[in-house]
Amino acid sequence: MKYKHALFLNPYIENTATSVMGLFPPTGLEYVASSAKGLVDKLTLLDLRYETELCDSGKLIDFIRSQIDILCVSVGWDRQFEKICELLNLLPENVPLIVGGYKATVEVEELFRACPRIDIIVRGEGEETIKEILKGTSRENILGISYKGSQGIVHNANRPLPDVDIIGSPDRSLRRNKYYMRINGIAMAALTFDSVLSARGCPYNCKFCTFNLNPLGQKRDYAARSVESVVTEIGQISANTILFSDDNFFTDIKRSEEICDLIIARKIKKRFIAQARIEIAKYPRLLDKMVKAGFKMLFMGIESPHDHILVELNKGFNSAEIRRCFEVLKKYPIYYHGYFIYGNIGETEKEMLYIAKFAREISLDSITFQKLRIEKFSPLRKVAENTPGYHVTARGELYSDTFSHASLKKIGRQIKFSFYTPLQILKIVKKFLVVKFFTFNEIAIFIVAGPSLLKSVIFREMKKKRFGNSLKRIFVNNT
Ligand code: B12
Ligand code: SF4
Repeated sequence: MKYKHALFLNPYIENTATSVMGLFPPTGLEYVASSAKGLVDKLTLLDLRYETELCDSGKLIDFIRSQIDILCVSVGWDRQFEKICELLNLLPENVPLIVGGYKATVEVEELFRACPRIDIIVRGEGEETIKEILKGTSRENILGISYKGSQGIVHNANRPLPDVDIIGSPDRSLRRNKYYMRINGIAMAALTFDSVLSARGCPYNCKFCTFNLNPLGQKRDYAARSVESVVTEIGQISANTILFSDDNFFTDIKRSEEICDLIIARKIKKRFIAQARIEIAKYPRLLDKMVKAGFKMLFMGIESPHDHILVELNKGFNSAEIRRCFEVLKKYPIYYHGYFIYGNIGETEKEMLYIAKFAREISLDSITFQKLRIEKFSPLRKVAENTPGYHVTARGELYSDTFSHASLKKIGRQIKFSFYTPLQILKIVKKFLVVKFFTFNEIAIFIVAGPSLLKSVIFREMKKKRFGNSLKRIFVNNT
């Protein structure tokens, strides 16, 4: 074997003791690590979110220096980008550093610039590419990688994508930790999480979601695994809550029904969470089966209440359709979380603030909203550049002469506080009970953890100066 001990590293560190960001395993990294089995003597998978010692960079570097001879890191998100680059640049020079992931693929050149330590960036799906790297194939002959050559960065041709059914499921025995909920530092070890990727790709073309437009990226057309393989994988999972990581689990309605049927037939008792589009409301038989199979929560990309923005984003539905769909969806005992994008080109402040009201009108249980980001290959870049007064930063953040970053942030906070009123929080609690998301024992743990959770939320908001310094003094004096 060329390498003795490979480290597969998820470099994200979550500071908060209550974090949804820590609930799910790093799916892409696990797929790649699993496909590397048998090609190195030893393989270690580290998720820094759960490593109490090795999340210290000094200790991590010592560990790498003493034990590791090839390092494979996943850079999948925009968040913590600078911090991760800093860490990568500190890593021992003599250990080859391979990086892959969504963010690394979208910004190959930027990443090489920010992290001169990186030897190879694996673009797009990495299962096959990592095998060749570990076997020691020379760089010029490995499809789907970029590396620094003598004349600058070399981008080898894209790698043809393998059939989804030949990609093995992640080997969960590689994990050093379980994924569970933590509330204010208290481990809710009974609430365990996992994710299953039942299909790759998406047939829609929303303009802010641009992986398929990246000449170095290569997003697949929708490709689904067999129903049998998906349900067998679910049956082997010990966690009680499973997220389907597909872009949209319900792209093929017939297949989604078959998965529900098989879950019911095999008497698998789990809670399922999935990402969905609103069109699912048109299929009541599927919705009935989903409820029976244990689907408790759907993450739905709504994006905007305004038709001109939905058209601009090429979302494929309008606000009247959103309302019609939610008239149906709200009859089912399912928790609905909506994603919105604000700060779009041409959007007024009044329109942005309407998100909170709209979300309540259509009966969404909770929402998250993000400022529009214009990724490198987004067709929205041209629109922004051609619209007087709009600007895009090097990091893809959109702002305008009317709405600076600061004012957009302020509007974001207004949307948040106008949606998350105390009444809405109560409604959320009620909805969790209605959909029977938690068991009786889990609810009991929440009741015990409740006061400390509330305190941590208040502190977090105070930190953001939400309540001002005076309230902070009062609260601190009384505790
Ligand atoms: C499931 C999912 C989630 C889950 C998280 C699940 C998890 N396991 O952590 C949930 C619902 C919680 C979520 C939340 C969010 N998400 Co999300 N999510 C996804 C989604 C749909 C699938 C991710 C996935 O599992 N893919 C499948 C795996 C197999 O693919 P992969 O991770 O890319 O890995 C492959 C390659 O990249 C490569 N690879 C990866 N790592 C490595 C490492 C090495 C060494 C090598 C060689 C190769 C390699 O090989 C892997 C296997 O082929 C993606 C879209 C997509 N299709 O990727 C969006 C996506 C990643 N999410 C996105 C966003 C914006 C968010 C949110 C910020 C949304 C919000 N408004 O709150 C949050 C933030 C969460 C966070 N952690 O910061 C964006 C990311 C954009 C960006 N540049 O940051 C995406 C791309 C969607 C989009 N088009 O906008 N998300
Ligand atoms: S439906 Fe979702 S995953 Fe598909 S293109 Fe639109 S935003 Fe992207």
